[in-house]
Amino acid sequence: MTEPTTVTVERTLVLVKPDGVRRGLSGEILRRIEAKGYTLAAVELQHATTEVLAQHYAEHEGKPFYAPLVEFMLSGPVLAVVAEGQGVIAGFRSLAGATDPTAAAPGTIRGDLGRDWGLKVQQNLVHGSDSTESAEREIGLWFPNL
Ligand code: IDP
Repeated sequence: MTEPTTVTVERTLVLVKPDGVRRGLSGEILRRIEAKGYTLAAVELQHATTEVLAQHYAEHEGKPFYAPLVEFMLSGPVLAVVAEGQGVIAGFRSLAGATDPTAAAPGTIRGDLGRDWGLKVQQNLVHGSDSTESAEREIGLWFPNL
């Protein structure tokens, strides 16, 4: 008899950053998440605040790209998304591709659609949580009522 397989369903926080929303790529990015088999648990167009961004990007405070990053994230609305599924945290980061759109592999969101037009900050279309702990923390930040 085979042991029952434990399926751990994870949640991750995805942001379509202001460059993605501005360029009309929100639908394409959601399509890729759904096509991979993940479920959308929450989707909301939001205007980020400096308070939320300070917490969201706390690990980068003090780095040269921190201020331009916050300014960029305030430059227009973002689409905040909670995606659910087995392995979705690593899976979405794999869909997103490398941080630098030039280095990101073809087939990934950043590799196919990203451009290097931010001189001080990578305008790389999406954010995805990098661990279970970050995912729960970030979901609580962007969706306090979820
Ligand atoms: P990630 O978004 O791929 O997880 P992080 O290292 O967490 O990358 O950085 C957060 C964001 O800060 C990146 O998505 C990018 O927009 C920006 N960023 C990171 N490193 C650099 C850099 O060296 N130069 C400019 N912008 C950067």
